[in-house]
Amino acid sequence: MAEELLIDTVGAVRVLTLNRPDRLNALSPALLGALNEAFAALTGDDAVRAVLLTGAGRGFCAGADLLQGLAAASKPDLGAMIDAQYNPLVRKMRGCPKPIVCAVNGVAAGAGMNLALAGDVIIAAKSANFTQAFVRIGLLPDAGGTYFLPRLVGEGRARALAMLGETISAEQALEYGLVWRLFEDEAFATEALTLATNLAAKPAQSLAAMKRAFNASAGNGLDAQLDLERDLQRELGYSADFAEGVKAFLEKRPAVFTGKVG
Ligand code: T3D
Repeated sequence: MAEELLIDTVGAVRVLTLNRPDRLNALSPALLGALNEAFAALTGDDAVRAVLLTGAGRGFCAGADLLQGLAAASKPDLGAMIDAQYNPLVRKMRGCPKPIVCAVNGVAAGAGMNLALAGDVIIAAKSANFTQAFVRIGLLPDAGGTYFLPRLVGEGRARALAMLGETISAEQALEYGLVWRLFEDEAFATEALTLATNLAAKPAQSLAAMKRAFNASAGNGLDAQLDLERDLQRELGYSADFAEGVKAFLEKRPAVFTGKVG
């Protein structure tokens, strides 16, 4: 049987490809398990400096696999599944110190859409589309949907997207601020890898600190956030990459960041 998650390393980029194309990369328990393992393995791997998450075939991810377990069981405990797989995955993505590019190559539905929103830089192919499909099967957005959506698109659009379950195009997703940039389908895979490679060359500790600050900002007031910025900036001020950045500026040359601590 083919691996449900393909794991490659291209330079300093870990490329994770959801690989169930005949099911539009719907999230089976095995695929969720593999994603959790893959993100857990990233934390201590200094050679990897960016992550690219994308899908094989014409879809990005159709959300929970409705053919395996979930739909078959009578009165399933969906909360248990969420506790075991979805929530740990979203937490790992948000807690991952490395930048995550979610490259939405095709349809992103239900938890598949919200998985994309858990990334740091979300891009889409022009033919991609997005739907909070949950309402069609009597559920509510999970995998962080009710957290990410209002913050990205505002309360009004978030509620409408969730309650109506309509499909929106990549152009609409861009207009709403769900995605950073769109690319032509033919060039999408190359552009996605170029973007991730670009992030991998940036100062790793700087990006990790940004992730911590942005994660905290949703729950912090201005005072707490200012204090956090100070603390994180203090740490960055001691980093080799900060010294290199300033030196390179003074020497009028591009900086070469190593991501090394100290
Ligand atoms: O505990 C828990 O797991 C709870 C967590 C829930 C989280 C959720 O994500 S709930 C939402 C689950 N997802 C959906 O409800 C979306 C279901 N899929 C669709 O609505 C449509 O497939 C799409 C809008 C995504 C795409 O439509 P279209 O017309 O482009 O493709 P299609 O023909 O519907 O699908 C192609 C194949 O993929 C098809 O198989 P077939 O007929 O060729 O053998 C279809 O059955 C399969 N597929 C699509 N989505 C899923 C799926 N198979 C399993 N699970 C799916 N979610």
